[in-house]
Amino acid sequence: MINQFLYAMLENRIELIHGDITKLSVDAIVNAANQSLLGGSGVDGAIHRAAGPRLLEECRSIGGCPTGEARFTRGYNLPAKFVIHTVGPVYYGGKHGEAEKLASCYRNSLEMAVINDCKTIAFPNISTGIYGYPKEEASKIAFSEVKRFLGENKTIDKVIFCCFDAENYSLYMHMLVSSGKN
Ligand code: AR6
Repeated sequence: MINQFLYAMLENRIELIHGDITKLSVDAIVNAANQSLLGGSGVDGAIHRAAGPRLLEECRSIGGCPTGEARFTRGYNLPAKFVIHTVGPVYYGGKHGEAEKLASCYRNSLEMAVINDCKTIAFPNISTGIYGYPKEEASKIAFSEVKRFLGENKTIDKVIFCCFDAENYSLYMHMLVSSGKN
């Protein structure tokens, strides 16, 4: 982990980390997957590499996942107990329901965490790599969905935004700091 920042609002239940999500010892990490759930590059590739081949086996048995929804598996060789696989939207300019689909990735992943009794959950910046979602817009959607969910649901102890790239980390940092001032 390179940097860490605790958001003082919502009882310190939001944390920002600059680092690799596959290294986090949390109940569940979220994977930015594709509809096949059979692996890929980016964070998806990193998660499958670190979890080992049994993750792919379990994913194969699920049979895919539509955009905006989420599926649950074990974490195998990962330090995280479970993986929540969600499929973010490919960004086609913003007029194709991308924002709503990205928001539902966060909502459905959090619902999945609650159903499976996960108290700590880490998100990557879904869709902001290969799927091309503009990082600042995506960060606002992620933050507002997580904030709303934590406000309504008290069973989750901590949500970590795990930013791999410095640009996302800096965007989230500014967003959290300025939101804390309001
Ligand atoms: N830990 C945390 N975040 C990471 C890591 C990591 N180890 N590696 C990359 N990121 P992407 P997408 C960040 O491309 O845009 C796959 O092939 C990265 O900096 O992984 O949703 C899937 O199979 C970026 O900000 O996912 C799909 O086909 C963020 O993760 C497609 O890519 C998301 O980038 C999904 O594209």
